[in-house]
Amino acid sequence: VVHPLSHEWTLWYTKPPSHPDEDWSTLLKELVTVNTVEEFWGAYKAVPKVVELPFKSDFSLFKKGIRPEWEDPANARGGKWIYVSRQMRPDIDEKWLNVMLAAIGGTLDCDDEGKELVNGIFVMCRKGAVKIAMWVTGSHEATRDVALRFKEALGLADKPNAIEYHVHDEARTKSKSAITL
Ligand code: M7G
Repeated sequence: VVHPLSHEWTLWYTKPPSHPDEDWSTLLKELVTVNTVEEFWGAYKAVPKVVELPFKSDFSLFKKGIRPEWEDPANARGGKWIYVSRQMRPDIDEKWLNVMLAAIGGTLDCDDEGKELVNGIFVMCRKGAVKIAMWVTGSHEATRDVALRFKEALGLADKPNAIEYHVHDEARTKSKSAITL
């Protein structure tokens, strides 16, 4: 018996740049597309844990057909909700797994009218911080409900100001947005 997912999801890896000017397009690698719960677990077991990742690397899990890039038309006019963990805690793997399960299980997605708002999720390993992000289509107001479910998946439902919203255009120019939830 296999358990189909309501969407196919593609797992991507961003490798750390080997020199500072290395182009993003050479860093981003498509790993595998999963169609069932069983395929998801197979992929999960085959890749390293977050705590084992090198600095400046990412995993991302996106709906099939959407690249984990600002440039993808599906990500235009969108943004991300981001959680930053300043310490490399062992529970980061559990948080990432719970966010992935919420994504593929469809619990993150959908507003009251059933409109899909989540394109994908990222875990980013950086010097001094691990970040988990949810990429959404729409403003922070339009994605408030999915952001609350994202907080719940992270185990942070009761923590004020645990996640922050950034529009992708702002990310490119590195300006700061102060929307927190
Ligand atoms: P980041 O991964 O958003 O996180 O950006 P960080 O700033 O916390 O490290 C790191 C760098 O990766 C950016 O400055 C870009 O050079 C590159 N990069 C990241 N993303 C998600 C994209 C993308 O979607 N498109 C392009 N062209 N570059 C990206």
